[in-house]
Amino acid sequence: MTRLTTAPASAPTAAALSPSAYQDPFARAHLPPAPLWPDFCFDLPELAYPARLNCVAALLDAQVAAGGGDRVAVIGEHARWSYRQLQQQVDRIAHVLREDLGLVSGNRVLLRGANNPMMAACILAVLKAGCIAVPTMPLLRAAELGTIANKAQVDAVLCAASLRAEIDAMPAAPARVLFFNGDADSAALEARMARYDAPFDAADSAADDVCLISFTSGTTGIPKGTMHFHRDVLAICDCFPRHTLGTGAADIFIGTPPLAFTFGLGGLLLFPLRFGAAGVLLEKLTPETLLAAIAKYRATVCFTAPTFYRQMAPLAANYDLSSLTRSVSAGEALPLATRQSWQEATGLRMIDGIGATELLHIFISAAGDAIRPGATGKPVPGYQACILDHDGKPVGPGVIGRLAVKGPTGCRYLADPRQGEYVLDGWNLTGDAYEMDADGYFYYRSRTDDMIISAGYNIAGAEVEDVLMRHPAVAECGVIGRPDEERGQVVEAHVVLRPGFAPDAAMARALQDYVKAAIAPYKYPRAVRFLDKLPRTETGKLQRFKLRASSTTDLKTPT
Ligand code: 3UK
Repeated sequence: MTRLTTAPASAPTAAALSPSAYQDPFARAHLPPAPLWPDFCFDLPELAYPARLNCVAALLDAQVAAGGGDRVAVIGEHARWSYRQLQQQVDRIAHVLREDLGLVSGNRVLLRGANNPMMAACILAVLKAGCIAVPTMPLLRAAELGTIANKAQVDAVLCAASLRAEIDAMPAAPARVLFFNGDADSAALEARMARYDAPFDAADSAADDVCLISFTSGTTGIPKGTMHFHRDVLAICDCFPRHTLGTGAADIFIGTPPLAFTFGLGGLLLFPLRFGAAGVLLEKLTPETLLAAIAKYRATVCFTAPTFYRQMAPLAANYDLSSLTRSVSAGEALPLATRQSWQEATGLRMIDGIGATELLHIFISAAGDAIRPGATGKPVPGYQACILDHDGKPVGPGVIGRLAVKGPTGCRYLADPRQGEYVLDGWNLTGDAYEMDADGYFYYRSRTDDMIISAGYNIAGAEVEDVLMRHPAVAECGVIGRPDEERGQVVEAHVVLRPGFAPDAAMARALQDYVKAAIAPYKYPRAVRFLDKLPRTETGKLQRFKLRASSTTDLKTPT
């Protein structure tokens, strides 16, 4: 294990790194100071990467060189590219970046597009050209894109034509902008690609040169840019999918998370490529169309968020899902009721996994017989985890505390003072309250700052949600602590009812009684609000701050 914190505070971060191969030193110059780095561990033999490494050469060129050029790499609604075809597209785009746009290694390229093969090729091309990808979520607006472009000092933009408006409206948009999947005008990427036939030799890059700046979907403040190295991209492939999921060349990955979210980038593109498998990249999926696509493409592995599984479960019987052998849930806590309904509907035991943008992908999970319902799982091989108390001391089984993780990947915020909040004594603190059992299984309780404290009791909203979700009238729910003069906070449930159930006082009372009968009565929601739909991010996460901020027109029943 390498402790990078041993460098004196004044030493440049680069002291712990190998020499950069980049011409543009921006990324190296904006890494956090060495004392604020997490520890990195490379205990597994498969995590020993060479000092010079371009991850796309390892993911794509290596597959073609090994004779896998004719295998299917990516599948979209209108395209099915083999590894060789994907390599050709990537090489053409890399030529355009370096020769047409005049970019040099280490420059940043903002990427914007829904999930489709061209978007995938653009991301890979940026990395192969030795530039740094800054993927952005399709729903972001001009102002947010401007903030990101400014923070990452973006040099060029590759954008899907359908998402052009917000780029045009962006404050101080970079001069170099090309559009893909649109009309053949002067700014069309494809027209320029057509001029290049020659292979593109992957740019020389250090294994610890930054290749990706992924912005967190932060709920408050300026989004944080997390910086990841070429070796990090391979490390996530060599941990969760290799050890927990068990991935082979015959696998066909499918799912909803955007490629701009590292959950999707790993699960739908990097993981399949690492194993010579295929990734299905589809835009605007709904529970129905995802089920239909699993059947159509004979997908074997599905990646999506818990709420999607909850919505798919009752519809699953209408589709041929016989190809599917693994389903992965991440992004937020998996309610037991969702695990059960999905298993009843499909026979599949859900692989829950917690990941984070700061750590790039999943670091605690369990599959097959190792699954313990209610627990997220154990540290994925390559990672270590423990629970820390307020003072940063490890606590034993049965005590709720702060989840702390380390492994081959970890938090490096781009020029951000919040680095010091995420890293403590070499551990990455994800901001989650977790508990461990005597067998080393990790149980999610809440976000650290979402723990509800009511009349002196600690109440985890997720536990109350778990119970409510079992009630036949409840489609979805979110439980928060709401300020209360007498109790500090009271438990408040925001509930979306299934069709045919009335949002009235009798229903609120029925739900309260249901909770009281299932878990300790002090946890029951003293306030119940009915909504048509819950506020969620583009990544499927419940926006609790919106529930907290929402109006006070409650349907409150007497306590
Ligand atoms: C929460 C979970 C309980 C948790 C992500 C897989 O979600 C991802 O990254 P984000 O940066 O959010 C991280 C936070 O989300 N969370 C994620 N998964 C779970 N909570 N159970 C889970 N299974 O609060 C965590 O700190 O958006 C997930 C892969 C890559 C990712 N970036």
